Amino acid sequence: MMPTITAFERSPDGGRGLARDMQVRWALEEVGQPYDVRLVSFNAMKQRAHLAINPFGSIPTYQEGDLALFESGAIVLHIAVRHAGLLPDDANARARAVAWMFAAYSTVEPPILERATAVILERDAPWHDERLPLVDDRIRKRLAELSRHLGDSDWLDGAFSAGDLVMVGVLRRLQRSGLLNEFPNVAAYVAGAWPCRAVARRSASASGRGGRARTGSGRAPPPAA
Ligand code: GTB
Repeated sequence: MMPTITAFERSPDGGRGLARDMQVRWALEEVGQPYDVRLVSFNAMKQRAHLAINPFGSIPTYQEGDLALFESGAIVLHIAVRHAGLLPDDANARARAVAWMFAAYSTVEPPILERATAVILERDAPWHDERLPLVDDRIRKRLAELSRHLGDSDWLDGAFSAGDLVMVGVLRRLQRSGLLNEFPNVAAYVAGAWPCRAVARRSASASGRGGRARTGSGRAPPPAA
């Protein structure tokens, strides 16, 4: 059965693909699973029908037959468990790939989210100019740790996995901050993974020159980075 995911009807990022439906779209593209996208308004997300799927009234959600899921990490993991291509076969390597998914969302992302809040919602606060450098330093600490771990490797742990997919999804939010470029190997890691590898691969084989591809449903192409 073809899954249906939800995404913003009008994304505040103006089409840069920074909302978390992108991790889910990317996972589906990587494994070659066609899907439908249902676009929802901010108002619709708070209505009973959507809250029945996601009690927190947000996107993304994932519906497939009797299964309704929320939380992008859980959805990506579900896709990765069901399909080949996003988790290694070796049990230990598989466990480590899942650890990287958790690391992305619970260790690396928190200061990145703080920065987004500071820049978008707290720009006029009297303490904004003092706070931003403190938040940036917390991000730099995580990027330095990631940089040390990555070294010259293409991916976090051997082959590309769901751990890389979620990590790159998290790091992409820093692309306009200038912080990523302070860590060239981390910037190269993100650039090597995005635009979505599967879409790039498919475009390259279709046109020979890497033109734009459409998503599984053909309804909502992945926004440009
Ligand atoms: N932990 C949940 C998950 O991973 O699925 C978090 C879900 C979440 O925060 N969803 C956001 C949402 O629906 C969209 S992704 N917000 C609306 C609401 O709660 O009412 C976060 C996001 C939003 C906007 C941008 N942007 O404009 O750049 C980037 C990321």
